[in-house]
Amino acid sequence: GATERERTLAMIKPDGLSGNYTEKIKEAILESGFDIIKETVVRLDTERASLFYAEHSGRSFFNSLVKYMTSGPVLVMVLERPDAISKWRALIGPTDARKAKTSHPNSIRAMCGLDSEKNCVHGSDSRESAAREISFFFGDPGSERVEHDEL
Ligand code: DGI
Repeated sequence: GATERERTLAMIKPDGLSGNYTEKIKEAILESGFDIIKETVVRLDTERASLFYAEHSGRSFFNSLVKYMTSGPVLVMVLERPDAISKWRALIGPTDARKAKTSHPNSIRAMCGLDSEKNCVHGSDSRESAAREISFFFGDPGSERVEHDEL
């Protein structure tokens, strides 16, 4: 039902971390009723970034996207609340941060994004991608290793 808690993967991309937006983004997350269940800072290499965005491998912007995603560390988090996937997508705003600034001025991408590539944050877009992306960074939820990452 509507009160069932759900988990999603959130990421602060390299420009968000280097631009010191982390605290503001975390404030917005907590004010919006999410719990931060897990978090870790990682540096993606070309192979890992390409794997994360594999569904875009045929796109003209793919190489540029991978270069951006490997340009510095990222902060990945597992967020939890009822309807977490769509609520987090709504909070970050549209993919193109320029559009976010005009049509969704209170969104996170309006606050810290630049354009349709350097858009500061990521959010899973479905239950399937949330499950895939959470295990991509945190491993099998049943595994012992994950226990050590629990906050
Ligand atoms: O789920 P989103 O991040 O909102 O958007 P998406 O899944 O369509 O695209 C994934 C990422 O790929 C997006 O965050 C930034 C990049 N991207 C998407 N569309 C474009 C793009 N990069 C460029 N340069 N141009 C695009 O049109």
